Amino acid sequence: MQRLFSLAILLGVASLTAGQASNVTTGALGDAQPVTTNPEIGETWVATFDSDAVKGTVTAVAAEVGINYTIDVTGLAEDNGPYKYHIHVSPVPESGSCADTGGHLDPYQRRDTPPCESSLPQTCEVGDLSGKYGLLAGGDVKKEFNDAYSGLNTTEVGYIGGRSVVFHDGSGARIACATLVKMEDVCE
Ligand SMILES: *[C@@H]1O[C@H](CO)[C@@H](O)[C@H](O)[C@H]1NC(C)=O
Ligand SMILES: *[C@@H]1O[C@H](CO)[C@@H](O)[C@H](O)[C@H]1NC(C)=O
Ligand SMILES: *[C@@H]1O[C@H](CO)[C@@H](O)[C@H](O)[C@H]1NC(C)=O
Ligand SMILES: [Cu+2]
Repeated sequence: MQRLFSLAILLGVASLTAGQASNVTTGALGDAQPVTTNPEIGETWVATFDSDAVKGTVTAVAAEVGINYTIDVTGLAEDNGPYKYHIHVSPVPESGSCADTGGHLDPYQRRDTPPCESSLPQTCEVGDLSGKYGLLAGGDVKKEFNDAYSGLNTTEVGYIGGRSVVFHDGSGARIACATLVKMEDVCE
């Protein structure tokens, strides 16, 4: 009897601790789910930047789980950061206006305030890549990371094909944007 009672206390303490650990804002629809259904591992989409603000590419490659991103850019002014970078829902329109790329890819309805907890990436907006993988200081940037929650299966949330990558400066202004374009197979 006493042993059962101690067990109950232990369980109570454990759930309290779990409750505190989960005091982190997550999506209204819950935590983001890993994408494990990419149709073709290695499928590659590229956003190409060629403006005064930034030059280079953000490459997205379908992985076993999620997307492997590579940011390879130059030109971000070192005194205007730190820079954020996101997947926004819409492609860049013909006008080139970054204002018209819509909001962040956010299928779980997390929104970007309060800022997300990078150690718990599943609680972040899917498109909030800098929130999950770190701001950029500027200068020459080469950065690689896997994001489990982005994908290239058109029927799943988290689909990034044809959406845009947007860089924001330290003030939050959208300083550059480019649409993710599929690279066709060049073999055979
Ligand atoms: C839980 O998070 C809310 C919102 O961020 C905060 O106001 C509150 O103080 C936190 N509670 C604890 C116990 O950390
Ligand atoms: C895309 O995801 C759906 C739902 O999870 C799955 O049924 C389908 O097989 C996937 N598509 C491909 C090409 O793997
Ligand atoms: C994705 O990145 C992981 C970790 O670096 C690597 O093991 C894997 O081979 C990569 N997948 C693709 C398709 O590039
Ligand atoms: Cu953004």
